Formats: sequence, C-alpha cells, structure tokens
Amino acid sequence: MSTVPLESFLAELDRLKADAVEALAAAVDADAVERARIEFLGAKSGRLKAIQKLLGGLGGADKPAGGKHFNEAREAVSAALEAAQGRVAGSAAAVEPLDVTLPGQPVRLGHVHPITQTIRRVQEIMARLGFESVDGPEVEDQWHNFDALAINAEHPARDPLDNFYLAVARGADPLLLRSQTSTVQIRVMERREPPLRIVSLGRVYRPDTADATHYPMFHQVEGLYVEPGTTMAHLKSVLRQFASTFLGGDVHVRFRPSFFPFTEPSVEVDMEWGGRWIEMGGAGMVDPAVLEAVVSGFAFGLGVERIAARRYGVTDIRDFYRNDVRFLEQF
Ligand code: FA5
Repeated sequence: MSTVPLESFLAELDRLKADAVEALAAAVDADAVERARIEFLGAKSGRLKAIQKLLGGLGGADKPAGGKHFNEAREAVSAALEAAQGRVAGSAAAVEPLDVTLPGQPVRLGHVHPITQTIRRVQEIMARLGFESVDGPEVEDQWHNFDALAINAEHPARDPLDNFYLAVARGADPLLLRSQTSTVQIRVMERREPPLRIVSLGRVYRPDTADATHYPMFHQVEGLYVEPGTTMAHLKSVLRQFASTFLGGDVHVRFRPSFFPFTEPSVEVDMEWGGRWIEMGGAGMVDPAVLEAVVSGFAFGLGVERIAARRYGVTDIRDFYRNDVRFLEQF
C-alpha cells in the first residue's frame, strides 16, 4: 500500500476546513446549511469521510499526528455547523409575520402632577380676577431677591445657611436659587408702569428641613396689584375670592399682623382647615420705598404645596414628591 505523505494529508485537511467554514458562513437558510452539512460531514460521501480514509495510508510514525489534526478539523467543522444552524433558526423566528389583527398592547398613560394641576387652576382663577401670569428666573441675583425688596445686607434672610448660593467666579456677585417669588414683583415693576395686576407661579428654594408642611424646593404664587386707591380691603377681597373658588365653599381667611421688609403693613395669611388655622402665605401693602411711586398696591405670596394639600386633603406635602404612583394616581 502506497504511503500518503503527512504534508499533503494536512494540506487536504486545511483546505476542507476552510471550505466548510466558508460555505457554512455563507449559508443563508436552513436548506443551504443542510447542503453544506451533507457535503462536508455526510456519513457516506462527505469530504471529511473521504479524508478519514486517507488516514490509514499515512506512515506508521505519522498516524498519531494525522489523527490528532483530523479530530481537530472535524470539531471545527461541527462547531461551524452548529453556529450556522443557530443563526438561520434565529433569522427564521425574526421574519415570522406580524399578526396585525391581534389586540395592541395598551400604553399606560400618565397624567399631570397635582402641583402642576394646582398651578394651572390658580392661573385660571386669577386670570378671571384680571391677573396676568408672568414668569421670572429661578437663578437670581441678590438685587432682585433681597436689595430691591428692602432686605438689606445685614438682614438674617440673606444668611448663607438659609439660601442656596451658587458658586461664581471670584469677585463676582454671588447668584442664588431664589428663595421667594417676590423677585418677580421687582422684575415686573422695572419694565412696566402701573396699573399692574400680575401673578407669578414657580419654584423657590430654601434649605429647610422637610416635614409635613415644609420642603426644600417648593412653589409660591405671587400676586401684585398696583393701582391708585388700593387698600387692604382689596387685598383681603381678592384672597377670599381666590380661596373660595379654589378650595370651594366659604373658606375663612384670617390676617395676622406680621413683618416683611417690602410691605407695610404686613400680614400672615391663614386659612381655616378642619378647625385649625394653617399659614398659607404672607401679604401686605407694597412699601412706597419699593414702589418708588405715589401709587398704592398690594402683594401676596402663598405656598402652592400648602394650598394644594388643603384642597386635596393631603396631610403631608412630602407625598407630592415621593413619586409614588399609587398616591399620584388619585388626582
Ligand atoms: C414670603 O416668602 C414672602 N415673599 C411672601 C410675601 C409676598 C409677603 C408678598 C408679602 C408680600 P414666607 O417666607 O412666609 O413669605 O413664605 C410664604 C409661604 O410659602 C409660607 O406661608 C408657606 O405657605 C410657604 N412656604 C415657606 N417655606 C416653605 C417650605 N419650606 N415648604 C413649603 N412651603 C413653604
């Protein structure tokens, strides 16, 4: 029996391996993979079978090396076959036709957050009372948040521990997250002449510890009314009309003497709630020093979370910000 040289046996094996891997990689469907399987791994006339027959013709000393290479080649071709089978099975699933007559997956719709609902409702009620909605920036300079409101340099309300000051370039005037919406009173009066009837609703920030009636970020509704002949009676009348429309029924509104540097006289505005009085905001006649004009006006600033809590019977304003869908879904 003629001896088969090891080199030509290995070359034959390499060619077969390369052809098989190429054919299997190119196979686009299950039929093509099956044809390649028969060609290379077929039990009767597969090319691997033909090479296996040559093994017997190798010289005795070459047989172990030849057998080892043969086994490796067979494993490589089998692995390529498995990969190709997996690939065409996957693509068969992917092209499975879509049944457009099946019922759709319902999309879960969210809805407007109760605080946003409150803001929109307040704007609507105040618009009917003739108040136009305006906006102001949340990042403020000290002039608009303090100085222009007669909160002078020594005033404790400016304390770094009571405000969120922002880091700015050395030497520049520090900016801060506004601590009240009264800033918007100033911004409006800088641009416009009386008569004025505006409301501004937006976020304000204070490093307060969160509890049932406090949160470090909350919203205020600021009102400003400037017109000759305005009195505290107008202020109370507007707040009462607002409160009874927003909260429904005959809500009791109480004024308590207080102090704000930019109003004179100043009051705290309380509303009755289940037999208790809750502070909803501050108000007063705009101080002539702030108005810089011989015209009278009033201003007020109420906490939006507090009036929303009162309206919806929520006992802890932190619930508005816990993002618990079971809570939010109720509104
Ligand atoms: C002011 O902020 C004044 N700018 C209000 C004002 C406007 C007075 C116009 C005069 C004229 P005060 O700090 O009291 O006032 O805050 C007003 C309201 O904001 C409070 O009554 C309360 O309802 C709400 N509030 C204050 N701090 C918080 C807080 N941490 N969380 C939730 N609500 C708050």
